[in-house]
Amino acid sequence: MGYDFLPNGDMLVTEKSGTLYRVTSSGAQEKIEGLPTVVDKGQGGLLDVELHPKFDENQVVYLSYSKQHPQDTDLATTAIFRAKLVGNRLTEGKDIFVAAPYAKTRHHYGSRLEFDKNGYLFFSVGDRGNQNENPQNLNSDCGKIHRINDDGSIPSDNPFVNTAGARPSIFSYGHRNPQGVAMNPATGAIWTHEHGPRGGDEINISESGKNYGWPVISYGINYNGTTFTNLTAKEGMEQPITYWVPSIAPCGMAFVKGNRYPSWSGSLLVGSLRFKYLNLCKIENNKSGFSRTTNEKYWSCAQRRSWERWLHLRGGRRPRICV
Ligand SMILES: [Ca+2]
Repeated sequence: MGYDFLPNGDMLVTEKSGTLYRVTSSGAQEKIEGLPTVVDKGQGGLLDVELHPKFDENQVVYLSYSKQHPQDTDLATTAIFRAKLVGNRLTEGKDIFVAAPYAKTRHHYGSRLEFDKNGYLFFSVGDRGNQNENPQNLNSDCGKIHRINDDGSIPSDNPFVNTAGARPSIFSYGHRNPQGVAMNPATGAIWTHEHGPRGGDEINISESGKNYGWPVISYGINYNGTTFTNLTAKEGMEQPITYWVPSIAPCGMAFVKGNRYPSWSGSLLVGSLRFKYLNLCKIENNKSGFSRTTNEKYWSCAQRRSWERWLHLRGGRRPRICV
C-alpha cells in the first residue's frame, strides 16, 4: 500500500486489491472512482500513490500498479498511471509508463513513486524474479530506478538516452526490488532501499547511470542457504550506504521533517515487513557527500498511534514495539 497527503489534510491511500481511498480527518474512508484494473496476485495490485508537486494548480496524481498484458492474461508488469483528481473521481487517466518486458511472475514489481526538487518523477521497478537477465541489462526496465518528466516523456539528460538498445527512462540499474524511494530534503538526492534475498537488504543513493551491482555483488545468499556470488564488491559497482544481515525486509521510507521530532530531524525511517518495526537510520556526514547510517529500532507513542491507524486500515495486527 501507499499513501500521500492532500493539501486539505485528507489522505489518499491505496489498497493492494485495487481500491484507492480518500481518508478524511474524521477517519471516513471514501472510495475514489476511475482507477485502472490491477492484477491483485502475489505482490502485485494497486501499489503507490503520489501527488504532483503542483497538485494545488493541476490536481494531478500518479498511481503505480500491476498491469495485465492486453492479450495474455499470464503476463503482468509495473505501470504508472496519471490522472486528475476531481472530487472523488480520477479523470483523463492514462498509463504514462509500462515496464518492459512483461513477466509471468507475480513478485518484485518495485513501484515506489517520488518527485525530486526539479520536478522529475522517480520510480522503481523490481527484477521480477529474473535476476540473471534483468538488473544488469539496459534493454530491460526491470531491476531499475527510472526518471521521467511529469507527463511521462523522457528527460533529455537521462544517462542512457543515447545508448543503443537501452531503455531511455533508466536512471540507475543493478537493483533487486526497491520498495522505498525518498528524496533527502537536505540534499535533494534520491535515496532508495531494496530487498536483498536472505540478507543483503540495502540503502543506496541513486545516482545517474550508476550500477548498484545486483546480482553480481551482494551481502546476501539464496533463500535456501546456497550462494549465488562470492563477491560483495566490484569495480564499477556501487557499495550500499548501509545493508542489513539478516534481512529486515524494508518497505517504505521517509525522511523525518518538521518540528515534532527534533532529535530525529534529517533521519530516515524505514519500515520492516519482517519484524514489524520502524527502523530509524541516523545519517552522518550527509552534507559532505559521504553518508553513512546507523540503525536503531524505534517507536514513539505518536508514531505508534499513527502506525496503528494504518494497520487498522489494512486489517493488520497490532505492531510490536521496539524502543
Ligand atoms: Ca547493491
